Amino acid sequence: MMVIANKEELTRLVEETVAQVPITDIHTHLFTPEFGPLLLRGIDELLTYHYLVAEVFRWIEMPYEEFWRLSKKEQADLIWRVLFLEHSPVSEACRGVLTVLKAFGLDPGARDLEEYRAFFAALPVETHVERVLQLSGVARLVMTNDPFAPEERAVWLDEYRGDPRFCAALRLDALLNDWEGACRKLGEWGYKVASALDPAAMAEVRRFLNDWIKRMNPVYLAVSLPPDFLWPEDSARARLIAEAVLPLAAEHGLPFAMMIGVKKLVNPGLRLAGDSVGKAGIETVERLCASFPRNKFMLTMLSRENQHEGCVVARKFGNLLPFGCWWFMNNPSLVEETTRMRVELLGLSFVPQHSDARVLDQLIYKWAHSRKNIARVLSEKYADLWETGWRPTAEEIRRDVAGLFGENFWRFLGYGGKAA
Ligand code: HDL
Ligand code: ZN
Repeated sequence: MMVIANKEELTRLVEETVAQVPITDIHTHLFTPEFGPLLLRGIDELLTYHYLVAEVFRWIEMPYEEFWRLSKKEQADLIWRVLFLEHSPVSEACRGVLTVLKAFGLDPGARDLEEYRAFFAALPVETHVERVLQLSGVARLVMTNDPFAPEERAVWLDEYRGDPRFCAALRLDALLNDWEGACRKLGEWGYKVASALDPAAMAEVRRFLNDWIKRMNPVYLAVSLPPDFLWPEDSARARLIAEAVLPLAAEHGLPFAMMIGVKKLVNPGLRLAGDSVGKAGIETVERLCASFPRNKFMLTMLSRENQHEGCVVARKFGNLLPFGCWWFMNNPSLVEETTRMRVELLGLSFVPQHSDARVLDQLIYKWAHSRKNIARVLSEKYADLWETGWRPTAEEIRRDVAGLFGENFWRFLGYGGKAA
């Protein structure tokens, strides 16, 4: 058992352990190369990430449709000029692009966009995937898989082979947040559903879910939800959750991941960059966890104001796993604040982060930045322990860190801490 000699050694060990721990990234928008163009990668995709689209429109007065008519390269050139050259790239999303370039051994100080383009253009996709997984330290990741997305659906229906490092998550926004649209689609696919959701139609929704659980073998079911999400409620969404999603999730032992607080398209002209945030009512989470004790729930909330309530509700329900600093929460100041709050209220029984990466290369920066922020909080908390006379061992720190960055998730899924 390795005894740690002093607080300085303790801090060094925590930082080293966090820097090296293999990660399970439990929420991304990445795909295996089998999904073709759905897997976004390279410098132009990094520069046109919707976070940077929102930020560039704070400086330019171009009509939205004129921007969208530009080619991907032209959009990237514009964003590079405005957000990197005309203004220092200090935002988290801008800094992330530079972290990626540096990790690949390129020189951000050269500011040579054409050189960066040539580098990425020379990377075959399989090589690119291996390099990014190796540089980011991500061992396994979870995709976001939508059976209602035509281009994705086609791949699943065409003998998808998969990659064991890329797990599936069955995403249900189209079913739960647009039942009328989903009802039409399900009807086209041969499910005998009706808008009124009578018992026969609800049974067909369960058959649809079963079909896709068997096809995708997801590690969890997920949905993003608005701030005014309510359950119970006299709505198709509330009935679908209670009578189809949760029974199937319980039957298959799958968590239901609720991502709450997104206000879709408050500025439609920005398209994917047009969503905003609102504070949700934690009572709905309390009622669901209490009403469905056999179900497992995962929870991430988009509003900073919901984070404390999210920790407290997790103290009330062991079948709830809080995870990640989602989207507008994924900034160093809020990652540290949220992780500190979670450690103080939950100990180590949570998942501190996911990347939400949309572009393959983002795994590198999102995890490099988060590892530093989370290590800073853990070092502080272990140092507080040290002050009491408690002496954590190196093995205990490795155990704790492995839990936070993956094993807590796999244990919650019922795999006993090790990945499936
Ligand atoms: O709903 C989600 O999963 C969100 O993460 C959205 O995809 C959002 O556009 C996003 O990429 N956030 O980081
Ligand atoms: Zn996401």
